[in-house]
Amino acid sequence: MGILNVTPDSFSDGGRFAGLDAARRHAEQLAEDGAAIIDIGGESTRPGAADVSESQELDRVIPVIEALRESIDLPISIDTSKATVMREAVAAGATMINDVLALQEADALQAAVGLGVTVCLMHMQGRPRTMQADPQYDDVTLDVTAFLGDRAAECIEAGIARELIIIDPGFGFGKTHAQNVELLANLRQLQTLGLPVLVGLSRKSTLGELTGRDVDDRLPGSIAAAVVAVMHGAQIVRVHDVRETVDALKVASAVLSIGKKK
Ligand code: 9MG
Repeated sequence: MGILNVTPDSFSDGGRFAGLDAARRHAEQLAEDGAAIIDIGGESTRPGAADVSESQELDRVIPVIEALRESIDLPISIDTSKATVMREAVAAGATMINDVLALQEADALQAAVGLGVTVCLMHMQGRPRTMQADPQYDDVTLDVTAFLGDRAAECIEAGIARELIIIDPGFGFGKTHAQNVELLANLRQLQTLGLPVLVGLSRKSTLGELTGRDVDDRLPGSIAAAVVAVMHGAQIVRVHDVRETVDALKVASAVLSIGKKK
């Protein structure tokens, strides 16, 4: 999954793709580099980020989705927590909802039920403005797994088909660096839920903490994280650097496919 942030303040790409032409060119590059899905977001979810109004978010993402529907033959995911943005994005051509709040905002669950598209339910403790203050867990892996299991059950009960649900532990969303590493080490635990797992670690601060690198110098760390995630059972990785990650994952997949034959 290639990331297309159309926010003026994205932490990892400095908002370089906020203009329509720049966004389209970048999405085309992600597609050429081997992305299987393009994830478009108009609200920054980085720690401390301010809220964005519904109309601002719509103004940012809808023209981009409309433009990409014409020029790119890939599924488009809308990264949003707002029901209206979900509905308008799907009407414009998106076929997946990536919700960092796991459809817990007002009307979001009903919107997703009605739209009948794939949904990614992500775990977050707290909210972006304050989530890194002092995250607490009894056991981060078991707590995150329990939350995602409960959310998935609620979504299925509300009418979302099980086959349309993807889960995501939400690296960096209300987790210390140590908790992120522990979660990655124990990622296989999420497979007990029997749902596809999506992981987003690309350029995140835990990689900065581990490597001592600034955000624009975290490519090797991001590739390592994507490979570890896939080796530990992730089916989808959400990344900025698609070409390099796809190459690395071709190597990982070759190794994994031998393991599966035995
Ligand atoms: C929008 N966004 C930022 N980080 C993310 C992550 O780790 N997972 C998902 N699903 N979305 C994310």
